[in-house]
Amino acid sequence: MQQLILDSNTWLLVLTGAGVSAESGVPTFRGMDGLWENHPVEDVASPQGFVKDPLLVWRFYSQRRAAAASVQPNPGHAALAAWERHLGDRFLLATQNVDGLHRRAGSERVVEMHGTLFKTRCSKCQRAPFEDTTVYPAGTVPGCRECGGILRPHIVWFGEYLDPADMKKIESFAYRGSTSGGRFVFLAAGTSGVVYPAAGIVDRVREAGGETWLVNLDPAENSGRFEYNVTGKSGEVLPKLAKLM
Ligand code: BV8
Ligand code: ZN
Repeated sequence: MQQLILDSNTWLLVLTGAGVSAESGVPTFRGMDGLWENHPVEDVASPQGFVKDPLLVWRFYSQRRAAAASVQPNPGHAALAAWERHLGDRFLLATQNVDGLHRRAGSERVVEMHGTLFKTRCSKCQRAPFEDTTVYPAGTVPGCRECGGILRPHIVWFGEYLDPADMKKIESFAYRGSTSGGRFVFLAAGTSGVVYPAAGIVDRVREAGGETWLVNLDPAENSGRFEYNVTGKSGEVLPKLAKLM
């Protein structure tokens, strides 16, 4: 297997997708053929779906909140936390995953681009999103104590904009890395490269002259846009891939 050298000259931006949580027992989107209980994920992970059937959407997210809380991070998550400890502020992890496993594995420099299962916010008033581990029983839609509106998961649904502050964190890191005079590397792991804007990061990095790596079980939609392709399970590949110098 090729070795990814991580030394004092390296800046590393990592993007993860559902594939890095697969070995922890969290089903991937493509693995579910994009369906949950025969509903296309886009129907239960969209603002339209929420307006149409908030009970169904809360059942979807409560179930995933309970499942994510019941599983453990895997060696792939642990490897990424070790790379962060080695590289410090020359490391940033952007994740599409909402399962919270990166933080539980010790990652701190994490941007949860699509939100997190463990935060809830009001769909009506501007009160700040709050930590929420409650698994709401099927048939309940939690209400906002302050305005009486209904609460929603703090998740970025299809057709919704990502938090501009998150995008700014990723863009400014990539800018600093690519203008540092050092070696700027982008590594994507466990993602099918279908969902934008995450799937477009590789193109921004190439435009900036960065090195691009993909670690994935199957060829991804955008595999051809990566210089280095390592096929395999992230829980097995990531712990062996990097040479920390
Ligand atoms: C946006 C939160 C601007 C939900 C998610 C038409 C109308 C509206 C929008 C669009 C449109 N057409 C295109 C768009 C843009 C849309 C998009 O890209 N759609 C896709 C489907 C074409 N994007 C958006 O809507 C984004 N917002 O664009 O705003 C805008 C605004 C209005 C109108 C237009 C544009 C918002 C995107 C965020 C959506 N929310 N998640 C939730 O999680 O419940 S995305 C969801 O899919 C997950 O977050 C997940 O991360 C993501 C992608 O899936 P992956 O993570 O890649 O997982 P997947 O299962 O696909 O693949 C797993 C891979 O791992 C596989 O390749 C497999 O081989 C591999 N694997 C499996 N096991 C392992 C492994 N690899 C290694 N090891 C293993 N063990
Ligand atoms: Zn409210």
